[in-house]
Amino acid sequence: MKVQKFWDAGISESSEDKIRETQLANLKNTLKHCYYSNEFYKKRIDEAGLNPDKIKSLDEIEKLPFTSKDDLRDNYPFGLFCEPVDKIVRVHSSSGTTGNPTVVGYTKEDLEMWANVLARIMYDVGVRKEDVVQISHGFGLFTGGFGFQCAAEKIGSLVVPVSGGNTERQLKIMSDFKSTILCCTPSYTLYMAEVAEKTNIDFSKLKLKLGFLGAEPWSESMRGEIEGRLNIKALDSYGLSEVIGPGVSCECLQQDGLHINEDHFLTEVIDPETGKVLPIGQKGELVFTSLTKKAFPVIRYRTKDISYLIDGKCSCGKTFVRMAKPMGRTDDMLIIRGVNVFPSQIEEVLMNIDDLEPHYLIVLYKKDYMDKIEVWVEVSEKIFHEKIMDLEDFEKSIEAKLYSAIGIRIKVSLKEPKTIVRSQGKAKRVWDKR
Ligand code: DLL
Repeated sequence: MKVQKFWDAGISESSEDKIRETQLANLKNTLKHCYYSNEFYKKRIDEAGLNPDKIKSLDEIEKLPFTSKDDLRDNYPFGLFCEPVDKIVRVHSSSGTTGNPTVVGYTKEDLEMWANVLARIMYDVGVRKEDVVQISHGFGLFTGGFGFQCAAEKIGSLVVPVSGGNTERQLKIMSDFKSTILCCTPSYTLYMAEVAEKTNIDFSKLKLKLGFLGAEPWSESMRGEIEGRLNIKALDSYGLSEVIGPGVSCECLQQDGLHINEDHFLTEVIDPETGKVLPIGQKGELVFTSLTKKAFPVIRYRTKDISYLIDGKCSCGKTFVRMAKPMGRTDDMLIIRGVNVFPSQIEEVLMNIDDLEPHYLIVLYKKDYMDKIEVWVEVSEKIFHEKIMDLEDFEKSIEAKLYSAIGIRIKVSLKEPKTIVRSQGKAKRVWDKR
């Protein structure tokens, strides 16, 4: 019997020509929609000398300027909406540590599209109506909770919208309700693992099998740690509120890059310094244009996330282009004595060292007017109690490993187990004291 594929799943396995054709048709609609409904976009499109009724190729997008978070803030709260407020049925917002937060709106159709694209991703990797989907992302203005909720409901799974926090209760629910799928941040899964160990919950006896983990950068080594401790397959799931929320891209079971939902999101990778569009395979900043959104379309939105597009077909059969696991954000990139370092690179090194716990904090400070970097990382209980005399040597050996991988001297300070603050949402990896 032919397996019933999810919604318009067909397109995700179409030829490249078919995908580009769909993108072009959708881009034309989006540009017209923006032009005729919003003064900001009308001005931008006019200034670029584009006629939205005469777009002939996808490359023409390059004539348009980028949209930045500042544009969103300048038009706070609803200035970039392209539908009247009475057609908007929901808003979400990103927290924003400085200035106005960014507010994004959805029409009924947008919510339907969002649920469909994320459901398609989930269905493709095996989520079915028999599954119990525990959503441990925050519900509220953050897109994580509601995004997965609507998608899992589309599939018909049993949804457990437990939200973040109260970890012992999370674990009890996971065990009692027999959750099979977990949606949350990778850092929070590790905290769950820790609490489970403390309360004698054995993940190998639970029904949990698959995690959609995202909303923050995490390294391959962190994946190994999570898969081992939770006894699940952990898939990277990426998205941002400005583009839709979770559902922009996700890994398939090959775990070799995140397939971008190309029929809805057009991707470019640019040099963050010059804005030049980079060829496939080159690392740079991801830029997205939404192709089907109505309330809050974005044109060439600069994400600040660093990744690259992966060439070639995936063995899963999907033809949607893949993006590499995001390394981090340009604004989280540390520039230490002229060397660019992402926290995820430090994480990769630490996670490969035995007797370190996956809990660390990068501390930046000034000494004698010089920028200094130090990494605090927890050691295992075993090392802390049994080999306390060797800690200094251990620090030195970690410093050497960091130096050989990253090329700068980073001071390492080993910490007692369970002393670094745990995250129940997006982890804060850097403490900048400068
Ligand atoms: O974090 C949406 C989301 C929710 C994605 C749940 C996945 C799961 P924002 O709060 O707007 O939206 O934050 C978006 O988070 O620009 C990235 O810097 C970062 N981010 C999101 N997913 C990943 C990921 C949600 N898989 C910002 N890897 C983005 C690395 C990620 N960074």
